[in-house]
Amino acid sequence: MPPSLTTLTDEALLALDALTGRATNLVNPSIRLGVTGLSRAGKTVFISSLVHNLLNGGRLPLFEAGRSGRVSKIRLEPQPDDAVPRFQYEDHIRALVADRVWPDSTRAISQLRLTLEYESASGWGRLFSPGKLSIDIVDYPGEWLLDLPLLAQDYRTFSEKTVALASSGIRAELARDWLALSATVDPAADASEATARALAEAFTAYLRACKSDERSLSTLPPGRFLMPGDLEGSPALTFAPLPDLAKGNPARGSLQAMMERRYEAYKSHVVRPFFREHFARLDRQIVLIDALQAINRGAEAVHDLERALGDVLDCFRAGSNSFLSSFVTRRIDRIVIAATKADHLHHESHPRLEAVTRRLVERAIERIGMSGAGIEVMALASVRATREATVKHGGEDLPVIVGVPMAGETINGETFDGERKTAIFPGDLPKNPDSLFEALESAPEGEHLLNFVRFRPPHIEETGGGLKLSVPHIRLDRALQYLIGDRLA
Ligand SMILES: Nc1nc2c(ncn2[C@@H]2O[C@H](COP(=O)(O)OP(=O)(O)OP(=O)(O)O)[C@@H](O)[C@H]2O)c(=O)[nH]1
Ligand SMILES: [Mg+2]
Repeated sequence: MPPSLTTLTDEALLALDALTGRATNLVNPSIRLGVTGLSRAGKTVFISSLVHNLLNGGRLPLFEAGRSGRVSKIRLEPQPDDAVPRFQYEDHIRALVADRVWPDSTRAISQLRLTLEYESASGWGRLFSPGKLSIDIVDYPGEWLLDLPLLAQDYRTFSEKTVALASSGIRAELARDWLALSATVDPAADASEATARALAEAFTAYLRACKSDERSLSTLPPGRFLMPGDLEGSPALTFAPLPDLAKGNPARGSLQAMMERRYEAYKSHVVRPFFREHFARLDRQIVLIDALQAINRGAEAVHDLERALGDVLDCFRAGSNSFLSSFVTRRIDRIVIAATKADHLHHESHPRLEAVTRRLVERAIERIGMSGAGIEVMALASVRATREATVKHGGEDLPVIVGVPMAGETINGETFDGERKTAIFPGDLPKNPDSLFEALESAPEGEHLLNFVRFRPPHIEETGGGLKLSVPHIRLDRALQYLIGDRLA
């Protein structure tokens, strides 16, 4: 008997999907661009600015097809997936350009299709090329990304890893209440909804504390605990890792059995569909990294960022037969790894920011067998909120950045109102990125390497006709050229 659809494996479903995808691709060529990044890395801002610059003739000199005038038309089109909400591009741009506020944290997945009509560069290409390329871009809450590594972990492994991490360094203190509560429960005791809930709540509080601005830690799975979407309160979210699990299978009806079942439900109902419907179908990836925030919080946050990125990049590992890798690595042939928010530093410091970023991901890239080929590392700003200047200080020229700090931001005890412009000497990154990974025992609490404040989105000038110019950026065009330039050749 042929297998019914419901018994088809994930792999088979993906293969089917790839086949139909390929067929429609002949008629209407498209690229699925994954904008990947942990929460607050800058995904939503990146997509908004990229689309705005493309639609409004922004300054994109390194985007070859655009510069040479081969792109004749760019427009938004209805997206291919009817069941996915549309990326609210117009709302995000209105907030950024008219109100000069940043978009909120993303709470659900969304999608946008951008279609370019172009003329191929070569005469040969013009003859055969359809001259049309659609780019499908997906946005989602960054927290969800950290769920991917869970697909390869059973409940026992998840519990061991999570508890070990929670007992180390700065986390031990943040996890104290949750771990103390965990120590009072017996995994072999009868399952109880009240206990499961109390543990899930204490565990979530621990994750939230790790994520807080003062800590800025990155390794925080499961992602829906912090960003539940429509799953809030469901059993699939009412579980927690348990310490010191006895060997062997849990007894039926025990707390451990209940936790295990819910963890598996979380994987199959939440993580797997997200992975299958979004991740496994990507052609190109840009991984955005907020390295500056972690650097400013110190070595522990930097290590944690490295770990989280490593866990995520491992999901692209080539060559192994795991469900995770088999379909992803076959298709993704180009990855841009970009440190975002580079407008917080003077451009003289950008090479160092790139060096730190390379250092953050180099081990993971080696592990997944992609070192050398197909990976581009850069520092960019999707939206440039600052300008550069120099000020004389003690006979020396100091490179500074000028911008409007957001209301409530403070520097040296001075609080800003969100209206006033100020010049800031941001400081510099060390020559050797390794030093950022070494705990500076002597650094006093609260002392930061960089002068780092959040700036308001920039004021965008109007041209004569009352038309707003496009959003200023740093190296958005370089990223764009690397990601899709070859498809417009
Ligand atoms: N100065 C500056 N700030 C930026 C830039 N990109 C992002 N930011 C800041 O980073 C914050 C987060 O950006 P988002 O695009 O919302 O991040 P995200 O990755 O979509 O985050 P989640 O939706 O929570 O996963 C913004 O609110 C801005 O404060 C940039 O290019 N320049
Ligand atoms: Mg977002």
